[in-house]
Amino acid sequence: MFGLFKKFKDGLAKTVAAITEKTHGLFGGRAIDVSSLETLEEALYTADFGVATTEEILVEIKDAYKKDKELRGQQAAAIGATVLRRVLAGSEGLLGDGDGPLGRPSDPGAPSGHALPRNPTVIVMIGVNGSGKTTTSAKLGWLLKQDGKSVMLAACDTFRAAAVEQLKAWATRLELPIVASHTGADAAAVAFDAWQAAKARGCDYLIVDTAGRLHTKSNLMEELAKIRRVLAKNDSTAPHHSWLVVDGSLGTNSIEQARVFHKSFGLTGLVVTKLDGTSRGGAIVGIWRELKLPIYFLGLGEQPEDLQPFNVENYAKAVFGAEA
Ligand SMILES: Nc1nc2c(ncn2[C@@H]2O[C@H](COP(=O)(O)OP(=O)(O)O)[C@@H](O)[C@H]2O)c(=O)[nH]1
Ligand SMILES: [Mg+2]
Repeated sequence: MFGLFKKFKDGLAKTVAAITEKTHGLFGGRAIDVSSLETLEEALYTADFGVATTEEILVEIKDAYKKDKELRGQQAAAIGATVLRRVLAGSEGLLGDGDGPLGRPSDPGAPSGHALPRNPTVIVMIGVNGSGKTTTSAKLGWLLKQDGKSVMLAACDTFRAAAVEQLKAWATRLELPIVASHTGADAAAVAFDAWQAAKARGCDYLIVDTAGRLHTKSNLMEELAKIRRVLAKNDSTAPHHSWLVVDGSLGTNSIEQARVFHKSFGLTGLVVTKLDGTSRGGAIVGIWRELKLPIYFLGLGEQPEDLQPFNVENYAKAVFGAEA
């Protein structure tokens, strides 16, 4: 859907460019030699694929090169893509019941007109300031709406003055319903009201934006715990998803951040943003290897349609220079 592969390719263009520039267009098709293997290794490190994955890719390409001295760059790229597919197996987070990237309609089994009102699926966005929580909340709301789902936004970052206005502006632009209060309001109370509103409207999803918090800010940590308790009071199974929104341009540094949040909150998945602005897009692989937390979405730009369901095949193909 939405021309996925092209989105990945465009969004990861800086990462791809960093690799192709360093390897002087190796994947364009010329023959492999010892020096091109060295530059490839360097390029993969630069793109933040990490030691383990870079070594795995190099070992397999070298093996193939030993067997076939005529090995071409394109074949080496195909080997790299195969390693990525293998390493990233199981890393795709699937929202919904798994039928397509965003799942099925909310109540497929119920006879029409007799469907019991369901509780909304609740997604809480967590992360440090500036990681992309607010924009991701809005973009995800839009994506789900395109997929035929009904969505409610909850502006639970009541900590910073501009935060509520920012999400409200997105909600207006994307025509999404929102529950918001004033700066300084009790974030958990907003979450409670938003859940009630989502339930009353029969919304499929409630997306909860929260304040940026560092693990050292214990009051903010406590606030998030309170948001969760309040949601669970409405529906003991909520929140269904607690995602860390992490800035992909931090590269492997994001792993440590994710570890700290995971320890405090028990994350259920990740959204990796700003991959369009970095040449370090290989970091996703290290994040998955280290944390084994499913990656639900990638932020590949600032427009609503730039939030894309994570897809291993498209990622592997984009990174290793596939043409289509
Ligand atoms: N290029 C790019 N910018 C992004 C992406 N996601 C978020 N941003 C920008 O990052 C900045 C911080 O985002 P915001 O959602 O306010 O972060 P928050 O503090 O976690 O809520 C904003 O200027 C966003 O437009 C992305 O995927 N790509
Ligand atoms: Mg925000």
